[in-house]
Amino acid sequence: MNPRIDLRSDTVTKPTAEMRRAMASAEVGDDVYGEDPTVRRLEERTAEMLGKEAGLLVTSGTQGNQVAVATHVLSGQEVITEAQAHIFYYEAAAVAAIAGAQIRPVQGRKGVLDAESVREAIRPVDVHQPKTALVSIENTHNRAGGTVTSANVLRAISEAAHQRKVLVHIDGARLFNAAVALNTPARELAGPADSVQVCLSKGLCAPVGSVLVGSKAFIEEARQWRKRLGGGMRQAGVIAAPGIVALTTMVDRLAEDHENARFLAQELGNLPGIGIDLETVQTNIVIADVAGTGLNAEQMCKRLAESGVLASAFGATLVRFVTHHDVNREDLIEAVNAASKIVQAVRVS
Ligand code: TLP
Repeated sequence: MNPRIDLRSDTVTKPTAEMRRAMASAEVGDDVYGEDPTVRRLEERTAEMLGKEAGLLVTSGTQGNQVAVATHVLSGQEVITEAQAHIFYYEAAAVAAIAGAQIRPVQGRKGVLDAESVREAIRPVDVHQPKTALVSIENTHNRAGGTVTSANVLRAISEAAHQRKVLVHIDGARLFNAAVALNTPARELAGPADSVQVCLSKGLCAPVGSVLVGSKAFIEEARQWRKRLGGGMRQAGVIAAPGIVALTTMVDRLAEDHENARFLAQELGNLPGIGIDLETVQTNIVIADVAGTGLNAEQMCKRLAESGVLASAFGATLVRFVTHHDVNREDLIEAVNAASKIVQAVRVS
């Protein structure tokens, strides 16, 4: 069967009709010369939404994070991240390869760091030890199942960092999911950080791109790092235009994805052998432990795919399902039915 229900990630979302129209009619120029008015509009709009002075369109979330790290951190320094953060786990050791820095992974509670553990992880001044230069906070936290860090916790962590002259970056690939789930304006979540990266191409459905925001001075330096990494794009207005539509029309509807994730988590969690920590289902990600079914994650994903449902293996027995604009409640009911049949078949065999 051709897989029809794609729950591997919200990155699979396609641009909406309005986005495609915006792309076709976008006013463009050479953005490396700073002459693309649509890119400028997107950068200003994102900076304004996040309460920062300036923004920079980058090709991807990974590029946004790495440009931020390279701008903030010198070779030989250290970056604190949560132990399963995307920057540590999924960016091909770019912090080491590009900035020449090392990561200090700190275990959070369900992906959420706290001020005390960050304070403890900041290195003392000591000739033997690297200088801690940056703390990166992932909000929402992908591998923990889309968990959110509240404005209060963000503020406390940032205070602890800033007191020791350590900067703060937010990997906000899904910051708008956090804002919607917490019912807190995104600018309040972004407020305490020195830089924030937000993705346009996840739940917001734009085809490409992320925006990095921060102070004017930071963005000026980040622009050179983007160029160095090959991210200086020319008539990028065709990418920025759907990004503007994404920020304007797609943020509030994320609540629907969150309700769908909760529904999916509850239904899947009722199936024999599937374990789900409902406490972590706060946004659009569901992580199911399929160990009790007798299948491992790869086997479960393969069987689901044969039934028309795509999910991601996220560990030996962990399977990730992500809800988004391009799947509806009926699709999720179908996915649960498919999982139910697989689980029953394994039990009787
Ligand atoms: N995450 C992807 C995969 O890489 C796992 C996904 O499908 O969820 N920060 C966070 C928190 C992310 O989840 C991702 C993408 C990124 C950064 C990187 O974004 P891109 O894929 O645009 O480089």
